[in-house]
Amino acid sequence: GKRAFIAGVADDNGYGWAIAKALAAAGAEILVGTWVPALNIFETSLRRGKFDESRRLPNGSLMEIAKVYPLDAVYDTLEDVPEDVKANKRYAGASNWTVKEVAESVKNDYESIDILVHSLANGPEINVTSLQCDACDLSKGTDYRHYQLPVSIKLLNSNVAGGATLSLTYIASERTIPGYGGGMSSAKAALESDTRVLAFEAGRKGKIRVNTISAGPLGSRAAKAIGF
Ligand code: ZID
Repeated sequence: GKRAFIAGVADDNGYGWAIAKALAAAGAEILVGTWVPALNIFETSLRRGKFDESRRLPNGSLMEIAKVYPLDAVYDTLEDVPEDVKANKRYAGASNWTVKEVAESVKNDYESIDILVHSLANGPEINVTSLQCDACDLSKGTDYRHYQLPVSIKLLNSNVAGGATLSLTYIASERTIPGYGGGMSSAKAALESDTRVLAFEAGRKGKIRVNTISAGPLGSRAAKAIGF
């Protein structure tokens, strides 16, 4: 069977969870990357059976998650992590959660993966409308853009050969969608551009497919955080 790593699963409401289920139903082994501050509650909820209902697959069995990796895709390596984040109780309790370290951990644990899904969205701190953003703080948009794709590339380099990667995009990349500002529309434009270039490069180098899906609306945590 195939092995899939899905980055961006911290509850059972988002695309990451739904994609994990679809892959599990198709027989894949499931690994997930969970945002560090959300790790505890996600693992506790899993353990206590809070997701059992939504873990159910079409054949009646429950989706198994082989391993949950803490991940903060903002940081490539430990050297990139500011002291206050390192010292933060929620981060200090976990280890090896930068992009490079997660890629290494996955490689150590499983040698390789076949499918990489990038289902990361805005953290709770990014909650700006275009208007607010024009008036003040474009840097938040820049932060957002920063972690749209690097995680994919790193995990891909070290782990996938002849595999497939998938991310989620939105039509606001090419048309103005009121409220989808703060760097989010530009992040999606960059994601789509990177997808095209990576599809070419990775396809030639390793027969790796690189795709992004323009998703329909889903009442996820991220969508609610930006008022969608
Ligand atoms: P989600 O909150 O379930 O997933 C995002 C995950 O990212 C969460 O688990 C976070 O904990 C995690 N995360 C945040 N920051 C970090 C970090 N630094 N490191 C690691 N993990 C982190 O939301 P989702 O399922 O909506 O988002 C998944 C992807 O789908 C994102 O790329 C979205 O942009 C994309 N997407 C979602 C929607 C939607 O409706 N939910 C749409 C299009 C694309 C969309 O907005 N009409 C109107 C709106 C839309 C479509 C059509």
